[in-house]
Amino acid sequence: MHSSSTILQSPFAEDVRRGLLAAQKAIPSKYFYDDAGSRLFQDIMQMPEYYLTRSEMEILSLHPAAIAAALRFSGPFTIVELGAGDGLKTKELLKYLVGQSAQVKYLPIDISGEAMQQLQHKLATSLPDLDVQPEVGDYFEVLERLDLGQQPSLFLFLGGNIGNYEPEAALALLRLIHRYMQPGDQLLTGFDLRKNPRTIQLAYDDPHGITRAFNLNLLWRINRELGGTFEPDKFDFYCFYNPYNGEVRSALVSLTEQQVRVKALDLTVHFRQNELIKTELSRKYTLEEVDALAAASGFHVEQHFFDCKHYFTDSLWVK
Ligand code: AVI
Repeated sequence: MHSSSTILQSPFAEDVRRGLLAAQKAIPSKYFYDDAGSRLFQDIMQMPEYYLTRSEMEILSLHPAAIAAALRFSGPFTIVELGAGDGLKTKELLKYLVGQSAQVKYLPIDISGEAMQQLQHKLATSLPDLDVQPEVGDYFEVLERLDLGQQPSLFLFLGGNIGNYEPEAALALLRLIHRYMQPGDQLLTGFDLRKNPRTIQLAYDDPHGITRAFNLNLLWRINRELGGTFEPDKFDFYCFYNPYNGEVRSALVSLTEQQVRVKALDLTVHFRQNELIKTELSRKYTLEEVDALAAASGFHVEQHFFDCKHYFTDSLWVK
């Protein structure tokens, strides 16, 4: 059982307090991914409009030979994946490497213990000869306690997750990854690229209402975990893509003037009609922006790999 002081100390509780008290209300998008939200994200990835997952799957399943050829390692090496999730896309690359008898160890890291168990189970069946050592936790806590030794590493940060960070945070994150790498280690990062604005708009403002449910789950989560009294029907989901700066911005909109209580925070929040709660940034990049981000975080760009429509790139960098 939690005492109210432990609940108050949870990062979720603290971030919700800060976010609901701010002049511009906001809830960080990293809180989308509780069990219910993770299931909704799986549904998003299945939608025909959400091209990101299929584009990256295409890159990793059609070009594993080119990616493998661009790796600098002649002997044994480790693949460290930050936020491995279901590992479905990575499996394509791993399959190729194992088929080539590469001496590779796979170290997926994810916050979800359930996802890591399932991934280990799946790989034990499909790639029984692969050495898989899953780690559960925050990327950097895990990297801090692990000793990667002298063995060179390929780091993976796939899925376009970098686009969910505000520009300064994205740069700080890449610099931190850089700090954990040795000279000669490589990083493969996924970036969703700019494209026809309607294609991007539709991937987020989907006609099935799944992205809407994904955003509203934040309010349900506050109700479940923090004793909130949100009535999600009294909020709408709104998102827009700005092709001038590459930003998809998502928000929840209060449909009426209303008060909401969050018991665990001992907080009552007032909403004006049409007031917004900022939820997510999903940034779309130009290749020049990708190159600039690599240089600013201390990397040298080796190669960009693309799907056939050039919707997405997995970009290979070296420290
Ligand atoms: C996880 N991330 C890359 C997704 C994205 O496209 O920004 C999360 C998402 N948000 C709405 N749909 C999917």
